[in-house]
Amino acid sequence: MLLAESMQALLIVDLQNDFCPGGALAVKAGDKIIPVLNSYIQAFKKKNLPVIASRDWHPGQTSHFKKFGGQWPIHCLQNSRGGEFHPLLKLPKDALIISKGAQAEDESYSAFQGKDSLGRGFAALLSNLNIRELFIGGLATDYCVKHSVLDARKAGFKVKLLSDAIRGVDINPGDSAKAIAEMLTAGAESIEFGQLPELLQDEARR
Ligand code: VGL
Repeated sequence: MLLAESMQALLIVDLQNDFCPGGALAVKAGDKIIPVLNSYIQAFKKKNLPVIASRDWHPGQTSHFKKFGGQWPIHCLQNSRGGEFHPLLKLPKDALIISKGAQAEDESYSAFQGKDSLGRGFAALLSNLNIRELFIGGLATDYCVKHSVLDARKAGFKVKLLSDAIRGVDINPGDSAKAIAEMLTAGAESIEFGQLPELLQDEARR
């Protein structure tokens, strides 16, 4: 019997206008990782491996926002320009979109708290696609990237952290470095784009 091999997938976290320079909750130089992410996207597409993009997708009134008792300025509103993916990010047409923070009480820093357009949970989707390993990059290192990576490890996924395709908020100096250390302690492996060819599965071997 031929057993289907488990799959690798790329997860791009929250590469949205509001998290990039000029946005409502801009990460310093957040847009600088876009060309690198585009290279990762191309490499995954070439191997026919899934590309997933998560997005913060908030309603106007949510306890996530300062105005309603939370920590953050209003950002990534559903169907707003700030909530759109950055125009330079070349997401493939068949990219899987995961929306999170869509309910008034949702904090949802992690993609694992998100759902696709049909309301299917992220973990269930990964399991349907037989995905066991996630390559994770995006924004922000010390919030949504960190929580997505830690949840992925908790759920038993192998995780490669894309060290050249993440940027942090660093509200307190050193937050990003601390987040990276936490992710590595949890079992994520840090990689750079140059290592990708030796790490990606060949289509013929799946
Ligand atoms: C994020 C702060 C607030 C993130 C989201 O995407 O990392 N950070 N909401």
